[in-house]
Amino acid sequence: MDFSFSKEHQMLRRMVREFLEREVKPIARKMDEEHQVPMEAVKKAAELGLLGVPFPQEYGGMGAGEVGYCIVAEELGKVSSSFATIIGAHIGIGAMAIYLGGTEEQKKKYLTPLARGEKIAAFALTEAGAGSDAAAIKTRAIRDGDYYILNGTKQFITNGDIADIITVMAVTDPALGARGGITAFIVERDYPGIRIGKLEDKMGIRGSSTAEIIFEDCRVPKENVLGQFGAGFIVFMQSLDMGRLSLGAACLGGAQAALNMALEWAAMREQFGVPIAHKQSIQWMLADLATQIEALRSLVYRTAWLVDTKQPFSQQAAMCKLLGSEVASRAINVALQIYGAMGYSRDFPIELMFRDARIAEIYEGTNEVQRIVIAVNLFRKLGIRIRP
Ligand code: COS
Repeated sequence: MDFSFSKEHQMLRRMVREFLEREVKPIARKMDEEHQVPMEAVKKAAELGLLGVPFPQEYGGMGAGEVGYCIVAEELGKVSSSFATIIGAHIGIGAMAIYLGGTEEQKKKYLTPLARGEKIAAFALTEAGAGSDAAAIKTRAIRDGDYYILNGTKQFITNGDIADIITVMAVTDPALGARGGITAFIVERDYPGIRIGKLEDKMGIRGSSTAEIIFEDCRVPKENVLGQFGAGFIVFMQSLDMGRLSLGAACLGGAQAALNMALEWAAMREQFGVPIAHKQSIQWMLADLATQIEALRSLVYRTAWLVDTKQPFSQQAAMCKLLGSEVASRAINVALQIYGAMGYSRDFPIELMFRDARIAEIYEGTNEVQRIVIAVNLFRKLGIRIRP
């Protein structure tokens, strides 16, 4: 067993940390207040190769594998959940669907510009009636000669209004459902019949955009069926497995940042004549947090290793997302408590982190869905099939 990071991975961590300190940290509050995607910073991240970290170099990526991508996600999570969300939706699920399910030709045509950061990706699954129950989507794709005609409305799509390429899940045979009746498509933003609807006004991650995408007789060439016809549900679930792991890594970063801030504050803030770090009530909060963060770190990087060594990881990815989002929320809440009224003030970053963290328990599959995925895998090992 070797728990050390390679020299290349350590260099990658230093590089992304410097980039985030320089380009993202100073604008984190502004992104939140102005409710704007920081396109300039996204462009600079692309120039450093940060929009294609896990993908092979032959498709324009950095070739740093899943361990490399989790390192980047962790650093992103320390500095800005909004920025982590933009990059996570682009790499972790949007472009990832093409990497996992796409043909060689599709990877060359679409994954390469995405990995180079010349184009931005979004992942369109959610609809008004299909959130946790992903197979309940209603968006239809009907064949018309060399095209499929898409009709339907996708909701809560991260990067929805800034994406150039959208991976979309649609019903091609309602009778078959998740097993053969759903197909994934690669849709270019400028195909006719696409309209951006409502932009969500959110509690947190306000520096990322969340949009409604409306398909009205949108014509998609038949070559843009992502992978195999009828296998869209599987491709999307596999992409979500990957996304849940990197989201867990981003949560690890957020939790670690909160712990670091709480430690510094506890060492500095004096009450009753001593720094509050001397109080056992504070020490125990910090000790519990550090323990949970350490467990999360092991889970995240071991799961990334499972991916890089091509072993099954779906159950562990769900655990990363579940534990990660809960540890991050707890860590930020504890940090806020230790900061007291200062933590509640907009003068300090903790209130922003607090608002940003909540979504991680909801998006990319609610934590209830993660528990379902874990339970299904547990019983599957006993040969028992349980229904979600
Ligand atoms: N990898 C590969 N195959 C998978 C898979 C995965 N991660 N998850 C499911 N499948 C396969 C199943 O094996 C099954 O095929 P078989 O019958 O041949 O074995 C098929 O897909 C249908 O699976 P299942 O019956 O489990 O589908 P359900 O409709 O019951 O849904 C959950 C299962 C709840 C896990 C799924 O709908 C889900 O993940 N929902 C959350 C969606 C989500 O994350 N939404 C957030 C918005 S997108 S950012």
